Amino acid sequence: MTVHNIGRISVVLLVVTLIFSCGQDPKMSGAALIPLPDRVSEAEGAFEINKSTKIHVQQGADDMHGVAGFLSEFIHKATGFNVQVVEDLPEAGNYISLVQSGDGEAYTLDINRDRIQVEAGSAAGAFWAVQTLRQLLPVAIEKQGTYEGVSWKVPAGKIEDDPEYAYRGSMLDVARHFFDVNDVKRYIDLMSMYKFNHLHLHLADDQGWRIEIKSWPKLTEIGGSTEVGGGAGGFYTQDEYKEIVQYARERFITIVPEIDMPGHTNAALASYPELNCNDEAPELYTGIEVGFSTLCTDKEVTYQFIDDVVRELVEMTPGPYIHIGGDESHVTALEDYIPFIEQVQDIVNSYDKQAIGWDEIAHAALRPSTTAQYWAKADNAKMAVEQGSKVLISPASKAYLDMQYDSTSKLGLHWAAYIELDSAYIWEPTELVEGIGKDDILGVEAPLWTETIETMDDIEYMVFPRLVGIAEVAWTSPDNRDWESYKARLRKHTARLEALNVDYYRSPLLKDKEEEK
Ligand code: TNX
Repeated sequence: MTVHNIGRISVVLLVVTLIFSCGQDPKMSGAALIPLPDRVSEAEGAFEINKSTKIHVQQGADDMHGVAGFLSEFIHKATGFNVQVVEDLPEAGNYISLVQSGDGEAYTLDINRDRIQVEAGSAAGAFWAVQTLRQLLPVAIEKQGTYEGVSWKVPAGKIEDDPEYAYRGSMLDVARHFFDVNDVKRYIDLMSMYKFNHLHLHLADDQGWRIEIKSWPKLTEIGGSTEVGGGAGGFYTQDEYKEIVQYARERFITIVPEIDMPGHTNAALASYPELNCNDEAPELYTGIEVGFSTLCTDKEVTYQFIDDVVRELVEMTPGPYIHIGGDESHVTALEDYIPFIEQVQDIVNSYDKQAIGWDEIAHAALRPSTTAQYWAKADNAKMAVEQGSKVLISPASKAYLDMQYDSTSKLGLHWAAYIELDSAYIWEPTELVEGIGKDDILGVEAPLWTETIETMDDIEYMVFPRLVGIAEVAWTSPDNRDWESYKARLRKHTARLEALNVDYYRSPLLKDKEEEK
């Protein structure tokens, strides 16, 4: 072989190698990011996580250490690599660095061949950056176990991101059917992937009281003993509730506990006769009617009861909000309802917490820090805003995760609408009620009521993938939102839901993807 030929072969080999390795690099444009970040710019190459990769955090930044620990564990679970967390920047590169700079939940994620640099205004922002990073990695990152032969590459480029709304939430009704701590933790894990930062727990309703209150033990002993359909119900001990709060906190999710009142209180009324105007405890209730119960609003003991409940809740709830319900109090006269809601807000405020209530509370005088949750009546939302309150946006016809997908859905209700994936995505919080704009809106929340939902699989079927779309409504600026773009990303993204064993609804709108397979 001549020297000339050897040269030629090497050139060919080099070109082949280059093509091969370039072809192997993932591209940012190929990643199906949800919720879509503000700005994404692509670059050549990729960063590859391997057994020597380190995570760097600045010294002393305690909550950043929490995020670093989360990321390290997350990578370990799928890859088997023991990714160390270090405080000195590794000189040789091959690190993921988390740095605090800027404001709030905003973050930038800058990726090149040598390193990944996360800059975030807070540990929460860094945590959201980690969620984005997750979606830039191969789908196998969502599986447990060591995957030989996967190259854990992250496409090079830069992402700059910032949420549209500060409050991005979901609600889980653990009163109609009870869900245990492990179910709630799985819900938290799944929510956090989409940058939700509030979990509202509907802890008491006609069918069940789900939180231990030490000063009123029969609430759980009696009121927690059943659920819709007559099952055994259940409740969280205070220790279990604290465990949920802590688990959520490590994922930058604030728990918002709700005690619905003065209506939706049959479980409490059945536990303590003195809370009833006639001093007689009703039977426990396991049906799904609403609007038949009320606390006795003109008894002193009622307010002592509420004060005790709120005090005990506040002691275990670091977040700023206590949700007081206030919906569908059909058997409470308006002249009783109004002073009741006013007094309950004062109780909440006396413990330095802010009240949230369903939109009906706007009939009462709202305290300055109170938020009204818009679910049904635009007029109520307007009344709240006219009083200077903020609104939390949860329109039943768009954001209620218990609404059926279509008339063939076996689970769910349809009193507000059938909500297919497009309907859950194509809406804009600032366009729902005339006169209510961005500045009036605290954020967006998607509630799951559980009259017809009994198991974690049922939850997953109703929630996914609609919650994924609502994440984008809450996080991504309206200028960047587009159904066709979202649908294409969602189709790819379902592979991740599958890797996580999420029992999601296989909508006909996702079908093209199935056909491509
Ligand atoms: C209305 S939404 C309710 C709930 C039900 C739900 C069922 C709201 C504030 N009240 O009590 O569970 O409809 O979709």
